[in-house]
Amino acid sequence: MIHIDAQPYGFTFLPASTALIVIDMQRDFIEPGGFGESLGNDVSRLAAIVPTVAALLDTCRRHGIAVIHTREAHRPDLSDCPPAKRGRGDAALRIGDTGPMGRILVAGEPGNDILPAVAPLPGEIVIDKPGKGAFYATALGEILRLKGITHLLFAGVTTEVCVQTTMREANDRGYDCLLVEDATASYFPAFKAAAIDMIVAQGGIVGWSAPLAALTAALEPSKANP
Ligand code: C5J
Repeated sequence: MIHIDAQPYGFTFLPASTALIVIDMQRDFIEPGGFGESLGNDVSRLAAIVPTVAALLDTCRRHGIAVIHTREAHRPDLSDCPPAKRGRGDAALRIGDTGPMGRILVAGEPGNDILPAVAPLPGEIVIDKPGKGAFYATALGEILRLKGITHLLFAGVTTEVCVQTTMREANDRGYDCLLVEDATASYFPAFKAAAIDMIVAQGGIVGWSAPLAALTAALEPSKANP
């Protein structure tokens, strides 16, 4: 058993029955010209976590923790995009419109790709999801069940939207979930802080939170600072 110092108290897991879920580390959210910027956001806040997510991926891969990536992605005919989602807000470019990185949030377009620095390795599962939560209208639940996964680590963007929604879906399905807090980001720092507070409040009503260093110290105690 591995034990991590976490909020609101220690998180205990077995690597063989744990998966890391990396949410939506896509050019559409993190690079200029994509969906995130079209909504008026400063995307540099999200780009800042890329090295931490890359280090987290490396640590999990070396310790036999399964890695699953998600992408927020719609079919080219937008048949899986509710009109209410496409019409929401005052975006310069809406889902399906053509921007500098191809059609916004459409599967197969350059902007829909995961950033090369945190790209899936051959054999890692990639879930395309039409919603904010990764369980809705995807095979994620069945995939985790077949792999015998009971514990989930979370990273990616954005903390209070797709990460928190998926973590809540997972919590309701009986998974013990830990957010790797410096491997997630929001366009709004106050929303990231509030999401973490909500997750760990009331004895971990949604789950646990810890920095990457706590996970690394637990998995690699010989490398931890005295
Ligand atoms: C958003 C996401 N924020 N991946 N998507 O629309 O959080």
